[in-house]
Amino acid sequence: MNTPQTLDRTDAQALPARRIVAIETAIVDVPTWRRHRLSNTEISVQSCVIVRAVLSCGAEGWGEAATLGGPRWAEESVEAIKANIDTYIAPAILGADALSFEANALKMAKAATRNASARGAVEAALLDAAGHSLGLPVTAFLGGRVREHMEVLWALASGDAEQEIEEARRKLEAREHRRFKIKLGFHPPAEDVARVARIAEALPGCEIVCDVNQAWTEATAIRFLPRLAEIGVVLIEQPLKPGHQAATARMAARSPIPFMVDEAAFTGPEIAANAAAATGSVYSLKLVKSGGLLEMKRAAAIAAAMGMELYGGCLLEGAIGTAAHLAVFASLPALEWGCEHFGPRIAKRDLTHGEIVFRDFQIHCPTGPGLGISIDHDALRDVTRKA
Ligand code: MUC
Ligand code: MG
Repeated sequence: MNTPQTLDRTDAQALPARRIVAIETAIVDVPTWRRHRLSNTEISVQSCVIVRAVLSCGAEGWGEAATLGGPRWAEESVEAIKANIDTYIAPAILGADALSFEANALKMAKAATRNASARGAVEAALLDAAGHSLGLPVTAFLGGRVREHMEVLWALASGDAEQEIEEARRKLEAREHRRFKIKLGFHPPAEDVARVARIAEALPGCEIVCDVNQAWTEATAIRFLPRLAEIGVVLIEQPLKPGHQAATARMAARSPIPFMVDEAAFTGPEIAANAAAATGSVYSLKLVKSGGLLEMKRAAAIAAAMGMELYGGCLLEGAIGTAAHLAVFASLPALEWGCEHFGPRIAKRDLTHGEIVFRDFQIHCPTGPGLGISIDHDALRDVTRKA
């Protein structure tokens, strides 16, 4: 970890128990077990920013800001995230009471507009530290647990149907995953749909979700949605570009398969606008969109109030970022679609000591104080990008 933003000793000692005395950041590059392709980006190394928060009582907490192959899935890159935390977000909350979650979130939002991935990672580290300082799980700050585990989906994204079938069968045999998301949009639509048909035929009884990552037009959707319905696909994610709201609503209205809103809605008002425009009936929750755990809980409430079902989304976070998402997902009154936090399993290194368990097609929420994870400092050192 480097370039810590800190308060000097005398000030720190004079402070009441849980003041924020340091926010440290490091860029990590973690190789993945295989190439992961999306319509607009791909990775073989997952780069994130790891945040460490330190309180005046000595408690520390951890957070993770994910991207996907640079500023492509969204506008943030790890280089920008680190710079914005070090230069703007950390100085805005140093010295503040770590338990003033909402006030700290307001200070961070004022210090950096949008920058949701950066702010979300800092808030996760603060809640983790606060939990450790009080001996409480972060879910205690989020209304408590409603569920101990949830269905977890795996994403197939090499583009080679035979490889994806073999990979899915391994996950099935290991009783880790039985619901699969197929990433589309990097092959011509007809080829993509044929690939989905091949995979669905080879995995009878498995639920198939398709994520197009904005790659289709209305005309393409008109042509290929009926075939995806025939194949038995259960959910279509972000088929059209976020700005094409009317076209998406027309497609959602004629589709027998529900649409899921992903990149089209980051903030509460964007969720409400998409729901009102009927662009989808399921919403994908992500920290890189909400910019905070409390804000993600609010996003869930807004989507649910508008009649949308909820899906626990990810950006291939490792165990630290996954633990932050699970704390919110465990506390939601409803989470109809479970989650897709397979990130810790596609990464070749785990930066924690494996507190997140995948068993019987479920991901089990860690139970310890804070986010319930502990850092493997050797692994962290090995993957930390050298200055
Ligand atoms: C996305 O668009 O949902 C999540 C899983 C995956 O394969 O890609 C990410 C982002
Ligand atoms: Mg998506």
